[in-house]
Amino acid sequence: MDKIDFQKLEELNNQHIIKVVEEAIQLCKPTKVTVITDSEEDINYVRELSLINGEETKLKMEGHTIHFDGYYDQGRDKANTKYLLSKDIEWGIKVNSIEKDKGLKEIYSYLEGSMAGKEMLVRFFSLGPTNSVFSLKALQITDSTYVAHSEDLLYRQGYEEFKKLNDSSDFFFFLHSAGRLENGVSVDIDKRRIYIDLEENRVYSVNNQYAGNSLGLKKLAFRLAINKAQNEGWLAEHMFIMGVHGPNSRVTYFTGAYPSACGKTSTAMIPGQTVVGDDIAYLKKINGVIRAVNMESGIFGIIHSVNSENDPVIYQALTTPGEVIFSNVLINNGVPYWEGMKKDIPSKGINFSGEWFEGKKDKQGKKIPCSHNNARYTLKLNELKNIDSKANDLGGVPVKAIFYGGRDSDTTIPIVESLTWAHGVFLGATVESETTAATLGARGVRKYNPMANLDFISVPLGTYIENHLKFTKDLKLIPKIYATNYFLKDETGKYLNGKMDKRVWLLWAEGRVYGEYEAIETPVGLIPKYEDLKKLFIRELDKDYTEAEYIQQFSLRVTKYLEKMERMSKIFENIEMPAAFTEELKAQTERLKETREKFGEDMISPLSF
Ligand code: SPV
Ligand code: MN
Repeated sequence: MDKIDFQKLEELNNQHIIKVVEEAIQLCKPTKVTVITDSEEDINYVRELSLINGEETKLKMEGHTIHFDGYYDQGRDKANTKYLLSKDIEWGIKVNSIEKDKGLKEIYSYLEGSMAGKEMLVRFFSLGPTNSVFSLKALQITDSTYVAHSEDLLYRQGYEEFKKLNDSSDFFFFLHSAGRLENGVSVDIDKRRIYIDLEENRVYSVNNQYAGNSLGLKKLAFRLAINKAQNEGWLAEHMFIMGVHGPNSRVTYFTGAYPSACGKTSTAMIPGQTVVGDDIAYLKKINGVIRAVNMESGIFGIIHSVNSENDPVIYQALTTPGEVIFSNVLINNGVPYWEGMKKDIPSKGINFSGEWFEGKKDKQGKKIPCSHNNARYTLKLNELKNIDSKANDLGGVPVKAIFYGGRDSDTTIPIVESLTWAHGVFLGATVESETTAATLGARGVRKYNPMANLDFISVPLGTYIENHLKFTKDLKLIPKIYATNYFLKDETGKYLNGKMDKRVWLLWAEGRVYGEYEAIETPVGLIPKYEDLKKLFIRELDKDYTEAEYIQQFSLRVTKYLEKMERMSKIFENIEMPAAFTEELKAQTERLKETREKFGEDMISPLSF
């Protein structure tokens, strides 16, 4: 490290930072160490370096670059992401862990000398807006310029923020090495490891580049934050935050949690609304109100099916000048192409499999698509036309409603409002999503995913749910909770709702916040009245919504619901859950049974309640 870089570290006046950087240098043995501050000059240095070392390549459009991850490094490696534990924990859910000393020894052995011949970058970020009660500090050390550059788009600069730490060790620390590279991609995939130390607030990640594995600040910091939030009485959630634009210029803030591929980003991007964040929210109680910030400042979004019809705002950002990193799409003549963009795709080019041509097959004989199903774009939120004016407010935005969404073809109705907060927590904790063609394995298998957070919960499930249940204590304003399902189908397999119908559900929920619509009470919660939806369909979508459609969509599928309750009882049988949760499960099951008895039917029209 040269003098200037060392000085940048010294200016932070923090011996803990010096120590972790020195230890990382001794372990990884980089040829050069560069410390990046918040200055435009330093940030640009990383941008340029990524083009020089080939981790990114310039595209035709000004500001656009392409990065490829290895062919076998296209998604989060769940099996090799583990908690380093010094004692056993009763999680209640399946969580990967490894005995701490053993895990540390293993990952140190992979990190040892991993940066020989490479440059180590030391970067400082703030999770959440700087200067705010939400802000957490994060130190990232990496030898990947793609990682350092991506984090620059996705998070707020934090070098100046770190100065406020004085000599405290209250920061997250992430050490990453892409490991051995060939043609710019990590090759030792069998030695890919991501080990999380909740006691030290540290994560080590090696032999990978895909952002969900490599970027400390994304899902790895999220796991640390869930644990920290638990101890400090706030919530870190896998949620979008959006401004819903109701009548008379009224803006009402919603958050929403959805498992992958269940409509989280597309809800946050519904035309006519504004976006604060699309992936991770921090929620705190401030003066009796739940307020939320986006812990990120950019989007790492799935590019599949982004086109001018489905996602006009994102599509525009991806097809006009501005800073965008594309990953794992097809490049032909400096132009990116992807599946579902609704444009002619060239028959050859370079993609995540190397030289690609139409009809190219993998080792199993399966056709390789032009872009990976999990191919992505990375950009700053302020590249989007629909960014909310309060997206960077220090105090966050007041949360008046929360959505939980799953993917379910035959059971849950399009939208239901919870009877109480505890019932809403129950609805969130029992989200299921069916596997789609996009995931490996059988289709239509229901995966249980509490609060869409199963992959990231870093505390025992019972404690996590308890934290939600007690979150309303001392609140002046309790947000409403809704469960949504955009994927209900008829007997022939046809979706019962159009893609844009969610806009109506959203605006109905917004009106409910102010008591503008009455609702019908059913055993599973409160549902909309036909007349209100009819008006909203005309107002929002200029669409005639028939009573027959309403009845088909909102009929209570009692037997199916009871089957779901049975699945849930099985799941929770052996998990230590808060009493209030167990009661909700019991009460909803009872209500459903009584209703079936009363009506003697499998499917009950909403008009019967
Ligand atoms: C998700 O899978 O929920 C993502 C992408 O947001 S990743 O960074 O892989 O977590
Ligand atoms: Mn996510």
